[in-house]
Amino acid sequence: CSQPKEEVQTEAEPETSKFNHKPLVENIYTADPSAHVFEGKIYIYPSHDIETEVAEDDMGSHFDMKDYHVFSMDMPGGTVTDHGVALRLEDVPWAGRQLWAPDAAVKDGKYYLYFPAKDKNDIFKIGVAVSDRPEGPFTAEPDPIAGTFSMDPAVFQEGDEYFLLFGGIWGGQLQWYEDQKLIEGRKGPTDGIPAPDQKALMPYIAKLGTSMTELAEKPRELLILDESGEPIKSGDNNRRFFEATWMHKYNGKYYLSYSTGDTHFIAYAIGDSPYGPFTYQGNVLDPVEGWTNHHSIVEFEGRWYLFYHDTELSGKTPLRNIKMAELIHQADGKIQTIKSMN
Ligand code: FUB
Repeated sequence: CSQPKEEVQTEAEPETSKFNHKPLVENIYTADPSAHVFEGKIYIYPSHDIETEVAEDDMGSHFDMKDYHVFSMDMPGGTVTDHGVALRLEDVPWAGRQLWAPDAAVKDGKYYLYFPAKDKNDIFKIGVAVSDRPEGPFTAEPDPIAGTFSMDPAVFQEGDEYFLLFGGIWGGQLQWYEDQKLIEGRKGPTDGIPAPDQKALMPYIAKLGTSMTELAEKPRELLILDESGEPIKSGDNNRRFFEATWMHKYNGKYYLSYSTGDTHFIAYAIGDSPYGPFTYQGNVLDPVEGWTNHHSIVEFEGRWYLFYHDTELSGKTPLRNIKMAELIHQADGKIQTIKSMN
């Protein structure tokens, strides 16, 4: 007599060839993808790149974006849905220009879109807009979040605590601040950048208040150290922070990843607390086509994914397209560096 067959459950492998390193969106240009799992789906909050007459410069004036679209997909490789315009520049009372890289968070059924824009004095601030749905439309608060400065907000959630990370040099204006105060007269991309042998400028973090629309504390610097425990130096362009912070937690450790800007890496550092300090480890992503490199890292059904952008569709730095790829944490906790496919 035949034995009943023993059922073997194998974990479904995502078909990475369906999505790895392919443009996710082709109807508009998109960049700086912040991905989250909300309501069981992957939601992506990118910048919306547009054609512009504004000339390229080291302040990023050519990134002249005017609205945000939100995208979702049921699973990696699934259909990507464009949910249309989620927030417009003209509907943000305090903003003057340049809607740069956003991020989002959910708390108690309300969705919060954090976004940088230059105010009417051309100074970057971080704003927040609220919706009942992950895809928006979002309604902007009348003023930027008090105590914020510079750009590239990213939200890290741990239980019922939410942290806002932010900052970026050159076009991100972080070099114009000392002790979190804007210094009069600083104008260009390098005014205020420390000398090469001095400590580099670092990103900031602050816990969000229960309202999610205010900071609960004064922002603190996120210190990134080298292998000797010394702060990374300003002239260490391959490793120093430039912009695009992201935080994720893996195996009890906090991973701070960021763009090195003019050397075009997504680097990462590991720490034991969201406040750091963090020790530099290596690169998550090698340089991509186009000047900027900006990413997010998210877990979906037990696997980890990197969202990033390049310029495969246009060949032009200000007209980018978002992509994703599987991300592997090795047994020693290091991230396997992802090579750009273009
Ligand atoms: O998209 C505009 C800016 O370019 C972002 O805020 C930076 O991170 C860089 O990707």
